[in-house]
Amino acid sequence: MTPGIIERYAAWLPVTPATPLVSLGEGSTPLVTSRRIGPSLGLSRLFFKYEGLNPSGSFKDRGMALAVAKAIESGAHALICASTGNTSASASAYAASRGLKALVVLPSGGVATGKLAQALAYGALIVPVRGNFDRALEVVRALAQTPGYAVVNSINPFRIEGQKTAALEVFEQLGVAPDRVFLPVGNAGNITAYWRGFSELHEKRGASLPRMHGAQATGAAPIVKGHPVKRPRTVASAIRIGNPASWKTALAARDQSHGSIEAVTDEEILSAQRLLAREEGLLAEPASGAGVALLIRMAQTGQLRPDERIVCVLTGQGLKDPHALMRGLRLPPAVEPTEDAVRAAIG
Ligand code: AN7
Repeated sequence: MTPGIIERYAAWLPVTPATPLVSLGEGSTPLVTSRRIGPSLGLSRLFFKYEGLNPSGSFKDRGMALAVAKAIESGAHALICASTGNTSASASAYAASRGLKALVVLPSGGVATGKLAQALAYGALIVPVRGNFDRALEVVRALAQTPGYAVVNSINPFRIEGQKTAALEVFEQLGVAPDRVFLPVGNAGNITAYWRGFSELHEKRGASLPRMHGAQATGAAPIVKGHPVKRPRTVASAIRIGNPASWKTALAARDQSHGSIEAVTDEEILSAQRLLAREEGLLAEPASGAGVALLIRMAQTGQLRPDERIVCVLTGQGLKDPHALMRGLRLPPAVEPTEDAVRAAIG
């Protein structure tokens, strides 16, 4: 059986003999060498950490495995979360695997189709609210004290602990720490977790520290602007968040690593998403395109050295949001099933 992150990284995690080895086989995701985007930008060591290949299709599964294990250890019988989609899909999957209830509070109309379908299929109880993610998270915080409930948003410290294993894995795969890491920033748990992972590698293994570069969407860029955004807007629904829970630790990651958190436009996001698919064969969701968009901009403005080891985290699977994927694409009309008709269609 493929060991999950709790088994593989027990020595790095707050686990006890009583912690169940909750796993759907998360982690062990590929680090793919860029064959076209990197070289076209003059970068010889660009890699994509393809986190969309986790069991529920996003990076959330790492932290969820540990959060659910600790929830079970503490006697909880229900998981609750607010989500722009991926956290709810992940929580629902792990709840199903352990016979727990999953309650997911979602921004109505704000979650990509594939993620909704996942939560429904895994058997979660879905409560759409007429408000954005930030309001949904406020509601979940208010419900947090209900006996038997475990909140599995990244305000749960075990989510961050489990998530930091992505940094440990990148270190194993590269043999060294990268020089820079690019990733999208929504609620800011992931950038917090990568920075913790690399910082622990620095302390315990003498690894060097990467610069952390976070990308927010222009219409949902509270950290870049320095104040919460009341009505966050972006095509990348996963990161449509106006008041990130891990704001302070994201700033610490940025500043301690001498990195940056910057805004990219929806056009840059979709263009990067398409480029990943067409030039690399990697399908990622729009939010994941944000990190790549920032990388492209920094390369084009001469801010990166050609031989730097750069890791771009592709946080979610592209199939989750078929609507975004199909933007600007067109399925050709059907033709007769004959050689002539197909030749004519090929042109
Ligand atoms: C694909 O599912 O917040 O900065 O509720 O799904 O750690 O929040 C998802 C976030 C990036 C941002 N990429 O990560 C949720 C949720 C994808 C995501 C992010 C999310 P954080």
